[in-house]
Amino acid sequence: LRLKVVGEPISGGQPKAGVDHAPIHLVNAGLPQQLKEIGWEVHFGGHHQFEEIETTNDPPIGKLKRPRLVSSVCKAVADTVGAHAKNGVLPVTIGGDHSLAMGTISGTFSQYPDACVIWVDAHADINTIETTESGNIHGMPVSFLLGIGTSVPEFSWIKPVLRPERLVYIGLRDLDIGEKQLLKQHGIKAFSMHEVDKYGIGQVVEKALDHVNPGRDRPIHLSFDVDALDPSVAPSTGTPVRGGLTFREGHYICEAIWETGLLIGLDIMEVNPSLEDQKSVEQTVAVGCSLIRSALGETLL
Ligand code: DIR
Ligand code: MN
Ligand code: MN
Ligand code: MN
Repeated sequence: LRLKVVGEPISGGQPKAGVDHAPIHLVNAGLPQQLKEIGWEVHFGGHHQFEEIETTNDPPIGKLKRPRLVSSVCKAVADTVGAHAKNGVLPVTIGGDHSLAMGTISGTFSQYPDACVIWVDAHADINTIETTESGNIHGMPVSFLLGIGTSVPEFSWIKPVLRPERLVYIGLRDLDIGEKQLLKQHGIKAFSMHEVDKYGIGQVVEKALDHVNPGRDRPIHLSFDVDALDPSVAPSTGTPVRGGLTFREGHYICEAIWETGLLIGLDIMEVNPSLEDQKSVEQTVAVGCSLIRSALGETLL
């Protein structure tokens, strides 16, 4: 049982400063030690350092903001995560904003091409260069991984590794019009908060796995945006949306995926320790740590 905690201090995929400080906060809160206590051999190689690309050298491409910075960081992340996967080490990536998933999923799929993705989020993060309203790339990583929308040369290193039927969402409740169309057009399965209310989280996870992983034999990459949780549970995040997952629903998803024995990649994204008061920050950082522990085998009994 070996894992590598990868701290990715990047905020260029969205406009609010501070999300780049999350990895330091989770590590300082004791995450590596907590994972050792549940039996893991933990390697923490420090926080990833990136080449800075000045804003003046990185003008928008179409609406896309900070495209060269985000692309170069994600490419480095893909190499790092891919190397860990290749060495049989489970990559646990702490963001940073969710644009990073272009890197983490490219990395794990380089080693596990038949894997599936469970994307837990209030948002679908599937905007293309055509549909994005904000131009924030953290709202777009899924489209790059699927290879939909007009391709952007700066991101041409991203292979369309993800097939629509190998992706499932849980927790959605804030989609742009264009995103709703894309989900329909590509037949992508999603369990919004409506389905969580209707079926309960146990059934939702079961149905989600039945969709992407009917034989329970495909590797699973779990990409968890903490804004999937209700803002009362995870207040310190850049784009909170009311009506989200409870503390237990969020942890249940992680526990149930661990129980499959198929987890090969884990992302915890969008904790922003610069938002809200000190108590909210501590609460959100602690939730980030406990979601990771639940996804890595911590049990209640
Ligand atoms: C919105 C918000 N759909 C966008 N996305 C967010 O900017 O594309 N993703 N907040 O996490
Ligand atoms: Mn800080
Ligand atoms: Mn989100
Ligand atoms: Mn997200």
